[in-house]
Amino acid sequence: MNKYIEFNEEVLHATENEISIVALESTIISHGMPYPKNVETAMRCEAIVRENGSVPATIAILNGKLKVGLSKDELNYLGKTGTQIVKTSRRDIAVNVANKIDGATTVSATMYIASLAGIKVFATGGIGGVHRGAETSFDISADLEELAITNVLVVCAGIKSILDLGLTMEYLETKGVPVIGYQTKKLPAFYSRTSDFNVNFQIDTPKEIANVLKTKLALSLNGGMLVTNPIPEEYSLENEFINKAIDQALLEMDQLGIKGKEQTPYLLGKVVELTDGKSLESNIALVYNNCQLASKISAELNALTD
Ligand code: PSU
Ligand code: MN
Repeated sequence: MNKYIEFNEEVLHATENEISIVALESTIISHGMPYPKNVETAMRCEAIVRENGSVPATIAILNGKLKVGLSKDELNYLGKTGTQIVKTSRRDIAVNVANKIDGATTVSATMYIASLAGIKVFATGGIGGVHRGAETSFDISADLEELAITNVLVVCAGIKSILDLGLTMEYLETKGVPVIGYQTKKLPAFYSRTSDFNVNFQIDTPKEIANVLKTKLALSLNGGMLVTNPIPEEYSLENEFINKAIDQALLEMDQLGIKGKEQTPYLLGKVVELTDGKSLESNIALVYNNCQLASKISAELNALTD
């Protein structure tokens, strides 16, 4: 197994010295945001993790290796190459590695690689979920299956309303994935702090979240945990404003016949365009907020004694 994984120096040092680590994904860089904002954001995410007590490990597949921790040049390469890089979920990992095809990892692939590397906490912006209209398209993100089986806690800003929030919550319940609200009872909806749905449990401190994760692992309750962290107030967008843009983007996507793994990147880009860049600003702010919380949870997890 080890021959497939390559740590950078910072992450290797952290693993050898039991310093807490936070995994970060790379599809958000290549497919989630435009260049050069994506690279700036990725670097700032890493800095925020460090400022809050943990070491960042951005994950990707490069030159046939599962890379855990990237150099600045590698981050820049991913950002600049953008959607030309293969968006890599669990199903793509073996083909990419065997054929040395570079891959930006989604939440599912990042969770899997993080778990191989022994990393338990992961920060991102939004996860994939059950798409609107899934009853006919069957479009349910591999992220949800990964949350069902892989022991990694994911901090996100809730469920984005390009997805069907209700169906996504049902799916997570079926798969036994706890959905925690950080200081909230309401499920955050990514660009906005609340939605009509409730989370399973509200927890108010990183330490208590770490304790639940530790307990879950001790009970051999395999699978992930989702921590939903509302976007900071000053960056939240009015539901009406953002939903109008999302509805328009969904309509244009249907008209263009965009399907499968191209849907999420298309919708993210279109919404940025329709909101004059406002959604991008919000997206960046909420990712930073999640990096901060994930770093604290990971540090608390490390500090817990039996
Ligand atoms: N949601 C975002 N930004 C993103 C993604 C989702 O707000 O960049 C990316 C993540 O990498 C996630 C993937 O794992 O999209 C989900 O893609 P799909 O819906 O095709 O499963
Ligand atoms: Mn899909």
